Amino acid sequence: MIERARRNYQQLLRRRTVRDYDSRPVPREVIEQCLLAAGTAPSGANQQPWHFAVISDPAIKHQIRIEAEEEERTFYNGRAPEEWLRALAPLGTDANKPFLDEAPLLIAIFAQKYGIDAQGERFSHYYVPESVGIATGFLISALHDAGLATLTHTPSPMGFLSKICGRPESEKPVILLVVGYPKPGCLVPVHGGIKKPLAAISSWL
Ligand code: IYR
Repeated sequence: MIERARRNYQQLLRRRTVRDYDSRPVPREVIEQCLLAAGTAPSGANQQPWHFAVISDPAIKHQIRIEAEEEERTFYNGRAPEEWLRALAPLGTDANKPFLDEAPLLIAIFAQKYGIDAQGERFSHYYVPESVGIATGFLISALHDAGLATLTHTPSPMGFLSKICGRPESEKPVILLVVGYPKPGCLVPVHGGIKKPLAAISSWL
């Protein structure tokens, strides 16, 4: 047990959020297996309130880039408070998002705010943000294990993703996951590799 737990930790420790992607395509079956892994996540009343829209079409990726960069420009040039920009400074991010064109795949993750039954009636979903967050974690972990890099990108607001992906009003876009292989020579910020020690993130009672 200890060996397995250690191995899993060591494997996850190697994951880094990547912002520079190679355009090399990713086999569809790998992504399908990772989506199946995400779909095993626990969820409120097992309602599985998520949808994953996988985008590989260069024209659609480009449209997403145009709309995301427009939102990001307003964020970096005024909407974000000073404190937020200071927190982001060690990551070196800005409003330019070339990875939205360059990465072979984008996965738009939607949270189903409520369900719709066979009669077209709405029914409640429970613990939706928690459930979708857990499934997204499973997905990132599965993609990493398969040898793929990811970026959890959150253009805000991201309502444009619903229109581009043809998703219904009952679903809210929550994360745009960028997926692919790192560009050769790709760098990652030192800041992102610094993880809090065990004593800082846990306590035993
Ligand atoms: N969505 C912006 C800003 C941003 C916000 C957080 I919190 C980050 O951890 C990273 C970026 C962007 O993608 O640049």
